[in-house]
Amino acid sequence: MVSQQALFAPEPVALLHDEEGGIRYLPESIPADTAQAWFEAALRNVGWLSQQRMMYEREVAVPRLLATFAREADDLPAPLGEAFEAVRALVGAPFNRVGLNLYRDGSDSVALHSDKTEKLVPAQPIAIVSLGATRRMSIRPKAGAGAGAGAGRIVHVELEAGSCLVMSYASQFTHEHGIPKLAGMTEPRISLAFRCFSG
Ligand SMILES: O=C(O)CCC(=O)C(=O)O
Repeated sequence: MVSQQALFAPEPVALLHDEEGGIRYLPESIPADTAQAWFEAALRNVGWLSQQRMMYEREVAVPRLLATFAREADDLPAPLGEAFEAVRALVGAPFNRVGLNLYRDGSDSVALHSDKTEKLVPAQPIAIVSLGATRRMSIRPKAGAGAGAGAGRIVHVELEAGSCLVMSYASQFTHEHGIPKLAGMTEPRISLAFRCFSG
């Protein structure tokens, strides 16, 4: 018998097509109570770092807090062990690294960028799980990038708690993604960005 939940499970949304699965938004991939428990545990257990970067010859703080862990790390804090297994099973990729972002409020952000591919395993996707407050992601074609369905358009997607955004390795060469600042947002959001590192 099909459960009520399965009947009403929201459908994945294809935001971009390419030969490696493009960019897909999978709403409600993690049950709401689990997503909330992961959010609280990550907020509490992760050693969040504030990083500096150079901008116009001045050191400025990166506008969000960061952390990164290898799957095999001895000091993997909860809920990352459970999250690795769940997202590996959900997406079917051998993720071995997770980068965490904590957006404390709407003045935290990440500028449009594509992920550095030098250390990634080619053809393996990147999966971003959202926890806490909903924030908008913008996805923009790179100048001069080849055609594909959706080429030329900026796409915005509201990343809700429990969702998983899956981006192909190939899309890092054609598109940029970012989380713009959001006036009036006072609630925090955490993203878990799972990647497959080589070596
Ligand atoms: O927080 C997000 O959803 C995006 C994170 C991101 O772009 C990154 O970690 O490279």
